[in-house]
Amino acid sequence: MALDGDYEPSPARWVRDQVAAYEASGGREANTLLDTGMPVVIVTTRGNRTGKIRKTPLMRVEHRGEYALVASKGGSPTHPVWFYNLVADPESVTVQDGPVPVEMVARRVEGEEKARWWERAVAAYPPYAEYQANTVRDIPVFVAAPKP
Ligand code: F42
Repeated sequence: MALDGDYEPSPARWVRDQVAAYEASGGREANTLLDTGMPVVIVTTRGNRTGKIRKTPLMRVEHRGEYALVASKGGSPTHPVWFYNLVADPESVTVQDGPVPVEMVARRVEGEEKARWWERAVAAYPPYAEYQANTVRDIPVFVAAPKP
């Protein structure tokens, strides 16, 4: 099931195009980061100021039905905006990994739990390690789990 509300596509063209193509094909197309062959998922959050629905492709870091959401933003010095959306409303999130979005609850992980997920994240997408090395920011990781 998807979140209700007005969808506001990303101002970044490559991002909104990827979301549109992924959704139109039920995840059969536009399911990797550019031409890297590395899989992505589509994550929906609620804008913490506008209340609008926001859709963000992220790398697919899956373990036993849960997903790490890595707020790397390419190693930028600032958090992505979707990070603040999840902090404000961690129960309004869906993850689409295939034909349908699944309602989930997100929690920020720290300490040993974060370290385990970080290992999985870097295994799925090795550039995360470079992003962390190149920023003073401690890159946040959320784990999204399906709602019971
Ligand atoms: N980004 C990552 O951080 N991690 C990844 O693993 C990742 C993988 C990835 C794979 C494919 C791909 O196409 C993109 C990928 N990205 C990845 C980039 C990712 O999709 C985002 O573009 C990036 O993380 C930046 O996120 P952002 O939320 O900062 O996006 C900006 C450009 C954006 O959309 N801003 C909106 C805008 O209109 O400027 C705001 C959206 C929003 O939620 N607004 C809030 C609201 O209330 O509506 C306001 C919130 C506030 O606090 O201002």
